[in-house]
Amino acid sequence: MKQEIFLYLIGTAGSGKSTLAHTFKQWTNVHGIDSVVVNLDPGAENLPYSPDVDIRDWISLKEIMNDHGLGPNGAQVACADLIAMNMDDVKKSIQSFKTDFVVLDAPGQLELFVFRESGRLIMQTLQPNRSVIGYLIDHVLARTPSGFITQLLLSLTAQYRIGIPQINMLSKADMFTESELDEIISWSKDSGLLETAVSNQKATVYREMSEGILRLIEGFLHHSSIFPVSKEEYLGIDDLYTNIQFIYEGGEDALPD
Ligand SMILES: Nc1nc2c(ncn2[C@@H]2O[C@H](COP(=O)(O)OP(=O)(O)O)[C@@H](O)[C@H]2O)c(=O)[nH]1
Ligand SMILES: [Mg+2]
Repeated sequence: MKQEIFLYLIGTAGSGKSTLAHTFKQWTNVHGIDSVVVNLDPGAENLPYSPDVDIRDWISLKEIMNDHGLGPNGAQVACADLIAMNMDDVKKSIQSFKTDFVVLDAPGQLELFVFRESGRLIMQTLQPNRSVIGYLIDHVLARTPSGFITQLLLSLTAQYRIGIPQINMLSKADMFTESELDEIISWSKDSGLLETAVSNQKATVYREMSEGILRLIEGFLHHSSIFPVSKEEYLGIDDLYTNIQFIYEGGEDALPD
């Protein structure tokens, strides 16, 4: 049997992780590929899918808040460590499905997963060798050249911290006009175009900073070409799948004939 691939969806709160988890699962169903979705957010309410494995079966944010007199943010931090401690059981539950793809919907707060040791621990316990990060760039934050640069920085920071293959996506692509989308994607492919877009902005200290940051990171950008995804019409889901296959199967397509 093939070993499953673990896809961790991360991004700022509201960037569309849970929705993409649902869309990816639907897409795999349509294409005859087996997948399961794991909810890793103990505080999740109203998920757009029904999780196959759910961290809330082990940990409840509300309970941690009540038991320890913590607010939601403090409780999320406490939960991050508890999640890591429960990973052996979560792993057993995932393995019982004998599936091809495991999509993990990471907790709402990006920093919990990226900056605390628990994120790395979770990945180490579940599957250290066949894991990939799906990083979602929020459409709202990508609209201006400087905003886009901040998103690139955040995505590079995640990659630097976590140290596993990463696929970068522009989320909620249906919210852009075609020309807006073309422009943003062109920035990701050609840093010269992004540089021009930045230099066309009003001259401020912020613009100078954007130019400086861009010079600093442009050497890394060719590793991170970005493609659009959306819950509408499965936009970009085939690209996501192809990128994952490229990383772990050398591009060989696992779609059934
Ligand atoms: N138009 C549009 N809205 C989306 C898309 N993906 C997510 N959303 C909306 O964005 C909001 C946040 O999405 P969610 O998946 O909960 O984000 P999460 O916090 O990263 O898990 C919800 O209202 C979603 O319906 C998309 O592809 N297109
Ligand atoms: Mg979510």
